[in-house]
Amino acid sequence: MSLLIGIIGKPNVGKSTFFSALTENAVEIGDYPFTTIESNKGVTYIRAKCPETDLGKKCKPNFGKCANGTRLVPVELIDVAGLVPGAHEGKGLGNKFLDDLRRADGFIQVIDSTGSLDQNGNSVGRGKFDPLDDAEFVHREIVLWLANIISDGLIRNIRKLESEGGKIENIIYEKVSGLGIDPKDISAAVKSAAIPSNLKEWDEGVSVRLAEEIIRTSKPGIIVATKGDKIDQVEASKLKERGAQVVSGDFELVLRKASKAGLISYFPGDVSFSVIDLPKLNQAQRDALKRVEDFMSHNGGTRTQEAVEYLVYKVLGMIVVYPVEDENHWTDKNGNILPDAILLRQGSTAIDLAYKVHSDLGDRFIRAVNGRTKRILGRDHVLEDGDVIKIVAAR
Ligand SMILES: Nc1nc2c(ncn2[C@@H]2O[C@H](COP(=O)(O)OP(=O)(O)OP(=O)(O)O)[C@@H](O)[C@H]2O)c(=O)[nH]1
Ligand SMILES: [Mg+2]
Repeated sequence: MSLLIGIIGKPNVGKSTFFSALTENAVEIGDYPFTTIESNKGVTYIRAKCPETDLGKKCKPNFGKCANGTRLVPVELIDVAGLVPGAHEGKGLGNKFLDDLRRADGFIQVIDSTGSLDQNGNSVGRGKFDPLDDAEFVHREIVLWLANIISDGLIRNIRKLESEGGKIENIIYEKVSGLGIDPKDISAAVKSAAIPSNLKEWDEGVSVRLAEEIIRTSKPGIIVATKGDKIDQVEASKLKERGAQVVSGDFELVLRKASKAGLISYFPGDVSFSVIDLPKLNQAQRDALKRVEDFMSHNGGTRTQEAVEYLVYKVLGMIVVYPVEDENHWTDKNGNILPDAILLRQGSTAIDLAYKVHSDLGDRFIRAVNGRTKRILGRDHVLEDGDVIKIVAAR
């Protein structure tokens, strides 16, 4: 299972445009709230330095691509319907659709840089809203969604638990199973959320505190201010100072389409692009690309690609590791060079990698070998970003 990132935010802010640019999936985009009803799922690729450059031979990825030593590692994205205040009570489309995000490892919360939309996503005129205002209520709706999952049937369970003398962690863990949360994180959240010692005193507030804690530690997120092409540099600097990533999903979409059509040469994340065949472009296309170019030059690219990479590498703290079957040639058993690139949490060990590749490989783990140094690694050896690792397993 690869990493899954949920794209959330109020209606009409530009979630689907951002999603479509990154996944190159054609989805419905519209200048009105609730364009998206059913979730969109797709795959995007984040950049990593490929060990092929150390090997001096071209790799052959099973998934994704590699260009000039830059490996593209797949990450799943899911784009859901817009959230409005009170969604947990059924406002707007409610929050049932958030269940599609149960397995998400992190969130990208999209906000509208221009501050033109009210909380329901209706256009009310430029600058009428502080763009970061939605960040608070959207976060709160996510917390309340999780709090509901925790509270559901909890009191009954607590009575049962008390009579059996069990542990609260276990009940919570059961409730949130399928949310991809590490049991260690649940124990930590239970400790820091100040759970009453007398469980009969459990109320909604306790579930909310616990949900806050779980989201903070297990499903962290970033704020992406899109439509960055519509604001000036002073406004952009202010949003950046307040912690948002300023991007233009729309311009990234233009670049991806133009690149696919063979009109420009552009590698996602580049700070610029080049036109392949100028005479082939009509005036409208030239004007559009000129606007994109101007924006990119002062924003350092559209920064759409970087936003995802920032979440994955900096906030979720992931590293990329390359499992191989032949530690000398860095191939699988069919001779494919560096076939897989796997995202792991920082601090992951050789045994974690084995289980990630295949649960069977984890169960039969004997030792690992570092493909660079040929050193033998035990199960608890902590892996590093860019490691090439062979797992030796019992037959
Ligand atoms: N200029 C500009 N317009 C954008 C950008 N991103 C989205 N838009 C426009 O904003 C409107 C809403 O975009 P969507 O991507 O459908 O927004 P959404 O958040 O998915 O909306 P819902 O599904 O209704 O919640 C559309 O008219 C888009 O063309 C951007 O980066 N720049
Ligand atoms: Mg949408």
